[in-house]
Amino acid sequence: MGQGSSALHRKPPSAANYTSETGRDRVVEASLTMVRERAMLKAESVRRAGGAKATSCLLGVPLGHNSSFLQGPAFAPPRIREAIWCDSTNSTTEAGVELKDPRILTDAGDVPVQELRDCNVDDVLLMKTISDAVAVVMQEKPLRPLVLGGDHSISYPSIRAVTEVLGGPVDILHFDAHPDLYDAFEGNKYSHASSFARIMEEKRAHRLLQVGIRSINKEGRDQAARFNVELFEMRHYTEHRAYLENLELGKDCKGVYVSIDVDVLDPSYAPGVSHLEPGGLSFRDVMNVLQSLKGEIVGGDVVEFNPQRDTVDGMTAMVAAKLVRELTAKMSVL
Ligand SMILES: [Mn+2]
Repeated sequence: MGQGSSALHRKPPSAANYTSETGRDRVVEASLTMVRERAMLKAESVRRAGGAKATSCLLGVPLGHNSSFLQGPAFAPPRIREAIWCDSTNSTTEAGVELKDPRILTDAGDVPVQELRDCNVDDVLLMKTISDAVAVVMQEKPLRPLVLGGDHSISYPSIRAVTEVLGGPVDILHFDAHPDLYDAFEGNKYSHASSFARIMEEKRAHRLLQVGIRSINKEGRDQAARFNVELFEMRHYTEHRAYLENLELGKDCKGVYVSIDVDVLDPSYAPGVSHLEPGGLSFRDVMNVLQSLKGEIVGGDVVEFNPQRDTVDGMTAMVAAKLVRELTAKMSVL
């Protein structure tokens, strides 16, 4: 089977001939209405359960076309949800937080990326629509967005929304094998390899800490220096471990945003990613950094899980789901 050759990825140009400008505007409006109605209902369920200071709210963004190699991450959100609720394990996190409590975990469904693209929505408008969807979730207090990728290009519109709604920059804790700092990749400013260049040039990060980096070329290093990115490279991980397992972030800005690219993990823990990069973190290493983190998490994402590269028993889906579960436990505050 050809990777990424599914009908889900049929390109929009043909639709351009069939969809009017008003049709395009209608699909954008309908997409945001769906997210808004779901978010309102979920916020109501939180209040009826007694309320919370913060409740994580899943928002799927099945987008894979900004990947430079494979497009499979578009298929990830339903696989992650399935694994979150898989009966092979219980519904509590490691610290005993109950995920079936609506004050802890809610779900606003997906941004219908393919329908938008089918109606001639280009990437500028698509990115704006994703941002607007994240903002819509945030407007329904106490919901906080936990975005399910999708490829890493979605972190830019997500962080754009979070910083716009909160009115200032955030500290970003970014787990990844790659810095995603290319000015553009293969001519695409919205590439999954360029999302953090957009975030940094728009000054949306108070601090950007990149953990797990092990695939970085000269442009990546130059861009990291230009934007004052704090690189925590795998080759020096032993020296950085104590610092990273005692992080306190978000105090001098609007909070903490956590972006987890599943390929931060060594491929032996998570083979279902598009870019296999040996020499990564163990699952427990990521947990240790995440679980010890002090700070108010105002948003997050788990991206780049590619079900088309996973093992037949869905091992990486479980890994991505557990990252979501444990991040949820950190985000939600009763
Ligand atoms: Mn990556």
